[in-house]
Amino acid sequence: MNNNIQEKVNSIIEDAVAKIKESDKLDKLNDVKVAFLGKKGELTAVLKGMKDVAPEDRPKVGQWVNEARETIEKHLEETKAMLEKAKLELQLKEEVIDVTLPAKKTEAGHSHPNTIALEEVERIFIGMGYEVVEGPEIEYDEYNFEKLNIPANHPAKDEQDTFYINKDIVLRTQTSPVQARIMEQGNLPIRILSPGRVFRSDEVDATHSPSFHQIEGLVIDKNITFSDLKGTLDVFAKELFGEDTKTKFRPHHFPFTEPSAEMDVSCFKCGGSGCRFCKGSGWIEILGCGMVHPHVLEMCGIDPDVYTGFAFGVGLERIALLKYEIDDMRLLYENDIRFLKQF
Ligand code: 2U9
Repeated sequence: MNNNIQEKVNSIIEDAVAKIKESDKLDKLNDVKVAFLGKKGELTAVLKGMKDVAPEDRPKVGQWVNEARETIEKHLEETKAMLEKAKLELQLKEEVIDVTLPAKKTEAGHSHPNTIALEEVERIFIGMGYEVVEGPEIEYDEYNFEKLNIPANHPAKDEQDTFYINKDIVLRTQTSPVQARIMEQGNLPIRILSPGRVFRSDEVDATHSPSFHQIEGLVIDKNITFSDLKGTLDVFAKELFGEDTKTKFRPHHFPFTEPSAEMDVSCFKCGGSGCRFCKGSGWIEILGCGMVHPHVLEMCGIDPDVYTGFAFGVGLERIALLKYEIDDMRLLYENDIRFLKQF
């Protein structure tokens, strides 16, 4: 019986050593370790059979099993060290770095035409003492519409035009709510420029996108008149399109301004004589503007008998398309570096 066990243990050793020699990878070697020394391994099985061995023989059997374990462990360790060394040598050979090769070029990106146009507009207004203020793109209906004199049932609030999150919250359709919030803070006078992304439920085409950018301006002080508005926007147009640029104001309607107007600039391509760029008229429509409606002032906590102000709004994409003579708005959103590098 004991001879049988000794033979069994010797054959386990032989078997294990042969399998260790065959292992050419570390994970294969680990499989061998588990198969012979693991909880369900062959050597452990011998120990589990100890209950059938006569009590006086058990120490002997235990000693054989321990010696066998030591022998197998020794072979495992030697082979493991050898395989690890071989693996490291291979890695060092394969991952050699040729320090004489030229460095990889980092491809610097390029400012987007929107960014270039925005920075130019900001530079002009900062030069006139304006502060740039930003605000949330997700707004309360109250700030986006109500406080701007756009009450319930106004066509601008139609779900066709506005992305509603719920009945009280919208994706802002204009950056005007930023200015309504500043007015509410009550630190007068105010001279701010608020650029940012706005959203309208429009189909994509050469001149429309559901997400575009606006730059709005607001001035509130005592004795601000329509002349201040005209003078400011005339300076802006001359700085942006050249000192020979002329401006004209056509009456218009906006709920948040009264009176309201649209401003055209003389065509900077033909100087106003009429060309393909200005569709023969000599004028190009640039922005909307007006004197802040007294009711808007009141709703934002400002006394319209003491203070007046003007506001204007311009589409950033419109400026970028005009200034850089781009004929399709969709090009601005494709982020093709070959397109962007032209500006
Ligand atoms: C407050 C009061 C008044 C902002 C204004 C416009 C005129 C305007 C359009 C230009 C092209 C939007 O991007 S566009 O489609 N905007 O014509 N915006 S006056 O008036 C304000 C703003 C804030 C508190």
